[in-house]
Amino acid sequence: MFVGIVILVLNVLRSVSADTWHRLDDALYLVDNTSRLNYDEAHAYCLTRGANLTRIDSDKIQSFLTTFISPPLTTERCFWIGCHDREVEGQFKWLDGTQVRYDGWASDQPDDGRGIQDCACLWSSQDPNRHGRWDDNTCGARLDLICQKGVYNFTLTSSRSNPGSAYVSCAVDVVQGDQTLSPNDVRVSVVKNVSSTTSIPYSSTNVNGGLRNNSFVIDSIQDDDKIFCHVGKLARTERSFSRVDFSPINFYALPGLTSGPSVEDISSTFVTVSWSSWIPCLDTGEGPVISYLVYLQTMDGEWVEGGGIDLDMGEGDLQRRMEFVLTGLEPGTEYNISVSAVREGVGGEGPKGPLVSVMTIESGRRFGAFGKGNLLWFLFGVSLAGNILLVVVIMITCRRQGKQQKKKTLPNLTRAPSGYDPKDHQYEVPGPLETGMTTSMKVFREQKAA
Ligand SMILES: [Ca+2]
Ligand SMILES: [Ca+2]
Repeated sequence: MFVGIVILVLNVLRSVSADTWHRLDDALYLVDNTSRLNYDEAHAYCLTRGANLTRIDSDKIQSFLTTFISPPLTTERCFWIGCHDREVEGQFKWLDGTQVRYDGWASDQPDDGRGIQDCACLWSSQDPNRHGRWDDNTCGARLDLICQKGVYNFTLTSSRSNPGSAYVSCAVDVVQGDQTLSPNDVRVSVVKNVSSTTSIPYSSTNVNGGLRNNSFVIDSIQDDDKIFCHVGKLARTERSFSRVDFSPINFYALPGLTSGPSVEDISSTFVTVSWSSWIPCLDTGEGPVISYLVYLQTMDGEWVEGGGIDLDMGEGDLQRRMEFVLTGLEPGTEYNISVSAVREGVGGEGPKGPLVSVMTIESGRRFGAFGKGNLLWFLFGVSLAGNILLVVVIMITCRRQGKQQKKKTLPNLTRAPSGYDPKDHQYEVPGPLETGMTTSMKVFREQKAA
């Protein structure tokens, strides 16, 4: 009998030697009966090994784990697993927050014994009703534990993108024991909501540095969609150890113009509009803006793209005025016109900016063919020519009046006294200068006259 017990003990100890991981399907398990930890310590113990206290989702896993704690010792042992009802009494959850659906409980459990049992463990017991079944226990009890982690190490990358699409890639060690991953083994799926999960075909694949690396383009992605990578057929989404979730995609904010276009010119069939280019800080969203699209809408119609401008320069192009001519319009028709800014990348068009309303000129009107803008230029030209003519007339008139004034005043020049010496300060104070004369001219004339 004593020998038998020793053999049993050796069996158990051999089967749960430290840091020996056992594989079942897409997961690895570590059964530890030497550490003797409370629930939180056991949880931390698994986390430091890149794992978690185990989920048990199926009879297959429960049976598999039971083989490592069999045959039972005469003294019962219970192994912490990853479910508890610490948040809401009676509602057991796995440590990743998902609901416990599989029922692995012993027949009289969970019983919340003495009102303080919130943490679950798996029995190794000589009681066949308990062996390989769960019990809720006191979380502070020092027990054995079972860790679990996924087989695959995932390396995820994702890039910023415009809203609506995502570009991600997922890499996994191409060799896993005796398994070599094919391109179709590394997959990305999107959870649209709890009940709808879609697997995305890879857009490119390669093996580099021992990793199978697949890239994916995901269309129609929304802010609250969850993207994850897994190996093989679509994993059950609650099996968090067998997949890895991408961080939420950091979408660019699309550029928006805060002011609308202004009308520069109107005819019966075209309208010229201009607007201030998209400017970071002043306008909304993120650049670089690579083009603008101009839209027009009749009063009872839909918005139609009227054309656009592609830029050579990006967001550094500050304070520039954009101009666009919308052609082929109906005469005498009212239109709304709006402009949107487009940033680089697929789906980069921002919302339409504020609109401006215009009415094209009715054909047959006096300046219909001439164009209101051209008429304005014509009037401006006429006005400019008139002003120039007026200036010329004024100059000629002034010059004539100046000549008559000179003729009239020349005989009245003051004659200097005889024996005039320019150095003699007793000479007569000179009169005021005439128009167009300098002091030296006046002195010369006075000397000549003397
Ligand atoms: Ca409880
Ligand atoms: Ca219990």
